[in-house]
Amino acid sequence: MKQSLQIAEEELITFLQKNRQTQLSTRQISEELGIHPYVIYQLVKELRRWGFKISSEKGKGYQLLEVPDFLLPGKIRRNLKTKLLGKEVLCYRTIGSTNNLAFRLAESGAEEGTLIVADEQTKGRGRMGRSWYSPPKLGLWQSLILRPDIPPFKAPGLSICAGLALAQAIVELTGMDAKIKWPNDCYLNGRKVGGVLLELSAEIDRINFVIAGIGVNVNHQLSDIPKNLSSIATSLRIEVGKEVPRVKLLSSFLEKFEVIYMDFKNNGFAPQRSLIKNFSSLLGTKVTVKYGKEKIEGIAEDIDDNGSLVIRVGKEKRVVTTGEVAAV
Ligand code: BT5
Repeated sequence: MKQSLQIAEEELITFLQKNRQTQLSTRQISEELGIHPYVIYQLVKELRRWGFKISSEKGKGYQLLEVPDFLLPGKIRRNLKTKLLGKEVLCYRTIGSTNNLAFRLAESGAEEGTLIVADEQTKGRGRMGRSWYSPPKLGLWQSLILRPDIPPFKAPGLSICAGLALAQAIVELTGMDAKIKWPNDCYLNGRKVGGVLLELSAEIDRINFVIAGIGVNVNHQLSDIPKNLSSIATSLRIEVGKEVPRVKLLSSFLEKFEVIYMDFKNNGFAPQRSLIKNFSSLLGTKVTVKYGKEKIEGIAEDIDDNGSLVIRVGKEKRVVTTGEVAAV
């Protein structure tokens, strides 16, 4: 959806919400908001598709009856206590990948802290060309534009920092024991509930920008999880047993990530290390790690001051900066 249409959509929802007690004719809405009647008709159709209940009596007009759990910039910003993250919010109903759009926007100069959220991704991406299942209305599919003044080799630590903020937000909202799995996953009861995809535009010694893409399965029921993911994936709703408001989860995540991110920018990864270790599911267990063409097996012993995973293989210690880790 074009930005101007998105603004029109948000204005229409706000206007309908303010006048919930009344039926509003297309003419009234058109005059008040300066939106063409045909566009109003199309927007109402689109909103109904997204779960809004809007009555329309012939000759009398539209009345808003029910609002779904819906992502809108105004709704997201209203109670957000951050200074940087989410300063600018763009919401899309359907998009290929929020990371792709964030990358393009960052290239054309979008400010640090800009947040892109979508209700559905048709080409959601995981790491290394893998796909990320992002059905409509059920999850939080979001990307943040970050411009940390750090050398590129320090950036990977941000991935697990975003995972930490997500785990903290889940604990705050649900009371459940969320865990992080190095380098980029968030787990609940042994299944993946969220993942982080960090992408970088950089020169040898300078970062232009980082895109932090975060996906969280929020309100999926068991039947919403495709067969190929059913043994590895879960959602907050499946684990908690009730729906979780996406906007609240998003605010909580942004507030926590902002604190961690500011500290990371100023003081590096080390201050986060002990918290991250507390939230880590792998430490002390036997794992295999695949990175590049190498595969090693050993005990996941530590996460060091750079955010790298330390594996003990016999008497040797191996330090891994990124890779695939699986419990043995
Ligand atoms: C990740 O990759 O875990 C990073 C996921 C990042 C998604 C966000 S959503 C917003 C932003 N825009 C994007 O396009 N992406 C980011 P990775 O560690 O490579 O895990 C991918 C693997 O997880 C897949 O190969 C599947 O096995 C599994 N998977 C796919 N979709 C899943 C889901 N919704 N929940 C749990 N597991 C999933």
